[in-house]
Amino acid sequence: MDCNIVKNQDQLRAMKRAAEIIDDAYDAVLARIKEGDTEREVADFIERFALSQGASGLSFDTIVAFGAGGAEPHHVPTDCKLENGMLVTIDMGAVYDGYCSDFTRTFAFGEISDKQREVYDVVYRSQKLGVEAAKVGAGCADVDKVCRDYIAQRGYGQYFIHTTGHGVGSVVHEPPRVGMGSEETLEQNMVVTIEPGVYIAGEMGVRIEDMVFVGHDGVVSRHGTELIVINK
Ligand SMILES: [Mn+2]
Repeated sequence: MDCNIVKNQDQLRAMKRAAEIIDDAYDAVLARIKEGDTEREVADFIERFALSQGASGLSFDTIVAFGAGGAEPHHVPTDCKLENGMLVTIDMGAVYDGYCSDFTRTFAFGEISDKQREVYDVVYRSQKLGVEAAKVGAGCADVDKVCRDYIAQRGYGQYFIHTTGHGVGSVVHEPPRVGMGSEETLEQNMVVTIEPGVYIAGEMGVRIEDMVFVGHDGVVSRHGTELIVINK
């Protein structure tokens, strides 16, 4: 089962297209999301959009989480309505030519608090450090440690409750595991996610996820990770 962990050019091309479809879906969501939309409506929109752009399916059920829902890493979309001052987390992926993409952003809807901004900043900087560390030859456990240590240093260590990332390919979760105790090392043309998060139960959550083609420049998505605030 591990024979495709290092991707060939055709596989990388398919994954790039799967990622572009999701980049376009994210643009479409940012342009149309409005107060009163429900998590379920936004998730349905994303799924229809991806299929209309040539995706053969979704990598997994799309996660859309508003406000306190964002504190659950695997939140299932509900009829919760979007309100001013909420953070919105969207985790989504498309399948193209048999290969998956995986992408998460959290953005602000309207006016958010200093604490929400601080938590975003913690995850933003952690994720950037993780992406920089995800180089050929890096130990997966070390990449995880870079993200985790930064979040701990900012005082939120107890709220980062999952591994930093995972391999992606014909299924959305495959080796290597970018987490504590992983003995794997990153190799050229592996594809891994870097997706630290902070989850404060009953209150809020932030996750930022990018796919990295190891040994290539930067991340696969064209979207940056600076905080986006939607006001409308
Ligand atoms: Mn992921």
